[in-house]
Amino acid sequence: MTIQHRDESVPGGARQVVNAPKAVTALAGTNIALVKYWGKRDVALNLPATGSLSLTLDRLGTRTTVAFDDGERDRLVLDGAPASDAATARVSAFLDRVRARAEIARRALVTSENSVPTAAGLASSASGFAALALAATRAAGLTLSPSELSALARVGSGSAARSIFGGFVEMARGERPDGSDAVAHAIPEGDGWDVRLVVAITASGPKAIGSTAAMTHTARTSPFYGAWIQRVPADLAAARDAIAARHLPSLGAVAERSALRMHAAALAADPAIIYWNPATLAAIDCVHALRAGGMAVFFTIDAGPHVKALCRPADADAVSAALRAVPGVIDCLIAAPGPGARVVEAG
Ligand code: 2P0
Repeated sequence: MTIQHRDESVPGGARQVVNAPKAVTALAGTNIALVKYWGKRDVALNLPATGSLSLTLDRLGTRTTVAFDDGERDRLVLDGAPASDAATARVSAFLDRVRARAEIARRALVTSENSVPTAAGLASSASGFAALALAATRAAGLTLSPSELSALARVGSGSAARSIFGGFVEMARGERPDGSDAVAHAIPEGDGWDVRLVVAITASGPKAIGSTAAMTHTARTSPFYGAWIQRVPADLAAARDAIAARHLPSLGAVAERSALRMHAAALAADPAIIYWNPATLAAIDCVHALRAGGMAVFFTIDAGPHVKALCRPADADAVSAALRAVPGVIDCLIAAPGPGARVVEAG
């Protein structure tokens, strides 16, 4: 980590970075977990109860610009409109960490655009906090290592720690109380393994219950939570082996059981958390039917009703066409592995 030259003359003793770029724009792709994260061992630091494993995507993500200025408070413009107080407060609390680290006091204008529907269960918080972590630290004059950025992004949103890296990524549970080892890393054996995720959108609008609240509720009330947590390490090992062997059916089998067990734990909470709608089940049926026909295609489902189908590049168009024909499926997007978070403009 390097901190550039600071101006010590700011009133109140706070130190400003004077030669940091005025505005920094970063891009991050969202990621879809193949071994899910669903539970926290520390809520304040956002430390996961288990590791997780994901694929960062190319075409679904967030573009965020951060400029520290003389404004009285932090401002967030999300997809072209001023964000809600709750969303702004979450970003502001995150920026407080960046300011503390850079020893600056200035407020910021944050402009963020998602190419995925915000809070629709398509993991916009993953790409959102990854892009914000990178843009905000650079705009504040900090250059963090990818691992440090991953730990920082994790505090914003657990899944964001994974979007710092491209391709197949593993997030470590970590052991340290301060969370410095609860970071993600790229899985080198997955480098260049070309697969596709076909995203079948089955509803519009935000999800009924946010991930953070849903995880806490699951941990507190679901009799299946302990069993879910206990099985994750074996799924991680199986997923790592499948990636090393580049064996899609093995990876797909892990992805399906991880998603179903996560949802089973949530379904067994009291009251139940049900993210699925009728189209979710119909899309699962469609994936099963394609597989019965000999195609290597496997589903996963996050904290929402959408279904993501993992398949080979050559089968993606056929998977997309089949899913589009499912009643209740509104749209289908085909995504490929994408790069990690990167700065695209600074000046
Ligand atoms: C995942 N999800 O591994 C899991 C599977 C959704 C289902 O990580 O509370 O928004 O901000 O750390 O990262 C979504 O949870 O939760 C998520 P917080 P986050 O992708």
